[in-house]
Amino acid sequence: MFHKIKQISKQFHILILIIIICCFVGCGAQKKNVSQIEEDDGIIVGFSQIGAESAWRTYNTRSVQEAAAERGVQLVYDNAEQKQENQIKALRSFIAYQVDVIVFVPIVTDGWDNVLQEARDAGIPVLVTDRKIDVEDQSLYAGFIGTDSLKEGRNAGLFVLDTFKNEREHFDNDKEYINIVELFGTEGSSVALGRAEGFRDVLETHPEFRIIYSKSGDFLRSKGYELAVEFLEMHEDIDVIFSHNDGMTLGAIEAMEERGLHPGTDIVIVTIDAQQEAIDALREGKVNCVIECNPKTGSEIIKLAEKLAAGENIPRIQYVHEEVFYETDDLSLIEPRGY
Ligand code: GYE
Repeated sequence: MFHKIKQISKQFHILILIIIICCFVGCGAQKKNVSQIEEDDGIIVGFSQIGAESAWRTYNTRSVQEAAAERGVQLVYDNAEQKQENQIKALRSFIAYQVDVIVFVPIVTDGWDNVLQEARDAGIPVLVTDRKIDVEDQSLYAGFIGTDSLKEGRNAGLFVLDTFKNEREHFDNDKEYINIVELFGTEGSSVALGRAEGFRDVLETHPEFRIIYSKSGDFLRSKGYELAVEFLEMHEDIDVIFSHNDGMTLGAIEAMEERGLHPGTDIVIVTIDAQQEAIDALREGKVNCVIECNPKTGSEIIKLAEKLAAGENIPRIQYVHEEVFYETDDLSLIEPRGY
């Protein structure tokens, strides 16, 4: 009898969740990927994801969902469709439902203080993943796990420096600079800011390198194409493209080839993520350096969420393992990427 009552209360509990999410996030919540909540005793994790702007993001989402399923964790997933206001609504719905832990990918660094204060007032621990946040009170979240974007930018800068280190000897008279185009990620996102900063840190003591064009393509392949059309019309003497993600790179390559250019030869390209299509382009000589940004963080994220739910502490900052793939490597050794 007790078990029957428990099951009824569980179903009632689940119904309340759906209603709350509809209220907070609008009835479109049913169209959002609110995952089917299994009736078991696992912890309940509210997971607010940015959207599906790139192959990297889609894989990252799948990684978390699969890890939650494997460990019997009930995941309430919300796709913010690239809008911070949708993320804040989702976090509020998680708070109203009193999930055990909140996990979120902050699309940008700022604007989270109030909603994280509400989560703390509700006694719900928060794990930040993939991108970082800037908050007045660092205790508003328990910890961060994700990529080291500053290091990614530095690795890109070091590759460019190394590629052209002997170039000055070959400069013909009127060429003074190595001209760089930067395809910037989402404005205000910690990963774009970090990649840009790391890249500039390396080159700032080498004035012969200059960035002649830098615009945000929002990590989107379509915008990478549009920006390439623009910068190829604006500049004739481009030596390097530094792209904050493979999606934008692949769009730019398409625009270059439409104009009879040979990416990787006419213009050196360094890109970040290491999705399969970028590794394929590296093997084809269309890209010269691919810096891995690891999206396969689901298992670690769920383990950290379980620790938080159990009242345990977690590391403040945890960076995931990442590699750099160079055109000179034995590229046959690179495992299939899965994304
Ligand atoms: O590089 C890009 C995605 O936040 C590290 O966002 C992530 C970035 C990644 O859209 O492909």
